Amino acid sequence: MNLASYASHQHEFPAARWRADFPLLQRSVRGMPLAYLDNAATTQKPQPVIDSEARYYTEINANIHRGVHWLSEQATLAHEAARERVRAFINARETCEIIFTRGTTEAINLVAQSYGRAKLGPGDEVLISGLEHHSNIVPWQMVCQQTGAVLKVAPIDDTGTVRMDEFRRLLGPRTRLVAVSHVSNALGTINPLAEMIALARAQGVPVLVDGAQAVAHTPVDVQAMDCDFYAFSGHKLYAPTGIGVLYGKRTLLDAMPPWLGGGDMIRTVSFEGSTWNDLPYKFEAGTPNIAGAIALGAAIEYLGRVGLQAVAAYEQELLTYGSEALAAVPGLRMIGTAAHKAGILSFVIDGLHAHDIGTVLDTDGIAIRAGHHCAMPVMEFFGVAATARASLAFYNTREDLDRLVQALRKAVEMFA
Ligand code: C6P
Repeated sequence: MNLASYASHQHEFPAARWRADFPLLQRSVRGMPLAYLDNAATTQKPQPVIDSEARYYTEINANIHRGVHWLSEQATLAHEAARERVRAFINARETCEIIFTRGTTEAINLVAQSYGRAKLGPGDEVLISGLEHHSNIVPWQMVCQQTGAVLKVAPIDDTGTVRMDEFRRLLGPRTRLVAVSHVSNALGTINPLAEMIALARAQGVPVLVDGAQAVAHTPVDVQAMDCDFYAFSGHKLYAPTGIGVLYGKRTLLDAMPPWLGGGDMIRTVSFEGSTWNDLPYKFEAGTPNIAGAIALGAAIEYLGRVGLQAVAAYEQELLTYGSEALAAVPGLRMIGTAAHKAGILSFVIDGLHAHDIGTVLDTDGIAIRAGHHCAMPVMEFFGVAATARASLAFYNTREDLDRLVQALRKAVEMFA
């Protein structure tokens, strides 16, 4: 079934049934049933993920790749099985192209400090877009400072869409890397990755995609996308915090120097010098988040049962419903109205500070995020200090959005 026909059958998506798998969503907050609408910050965890992490510690906890004993063997097998699950999830060609990190932030820093530091020189350019999260700005600023390279930014327009005329113009002979997000966390904009990657590819420029806000909401196929690097965090994908992924094409990863040094990333060590382990271990120094990786595998398995195609269609339907309902709240202005958007509703209300909106909603058991969302340049572009942001997951329902809108109307009556 394609997305359009799913959308017309949205009532078939059993959100309430899936919601029952999430223990935290059953609790009340401030005496009210919880409406959790802060999924872009982090998602809640289903019971199979919680069980998976607990099972690791109760049954097979041991360090991996080191021990010869049974527990270590079991832990290593489970950890590497999770890596294979990640590979299949994003359709990478090889399992060794999956590097476990602490999250998106660490994955991008790895590329900046390994690939970037080795490849960039004075006058070279890194091209990003005007809607990036700080995690896809600051690592590039740091490596530019270290190498003399220059950061270029393709601006956005008033809807929060990247201006492709500017992107094309800025993709020049000195561009050495393009780094763009798949989905903006502050605006919900879905970037036109196919076009961006084709343009970069035509100039032989590699592309890193920040997939933090995409992987839990739409199927990702890194081979079809033909990106060179793809970064994401487990905790936004119904898995624990402290685990994430960097996908990289093998040819690039093979040629890159290690970033962090220590145990597991070496083949030999002497006081005269060291040699490096094979992929992916070359980039995984020290004892990793073993339980987190295994639980990430469980989250991917769980999401496979829910079905990401159906999730994408259902969340689009919720987004349309929520956007229309919010538009009718007096004095509300949506920030981010791109034609292609994911389930993020960022807004301001005349006369109300975003943080006050967040506090008022909290008293009704409604969790949203208020602030700059680690995207200060986006706030500056729209001339606001902060926005209130409701962000969706497949366990949200129309009722969650009705409660949000009702509480906002109440806040407007009280304060505006
Ligand atoms: N955005 C939000 O509330 P980490 O912290 O490493 O898991 O993810 C960083 C990150 C990178 N890119 C994008 C597009 C993101 O949205 C995030 C995290 C959260 O929007 C926390 S600031």
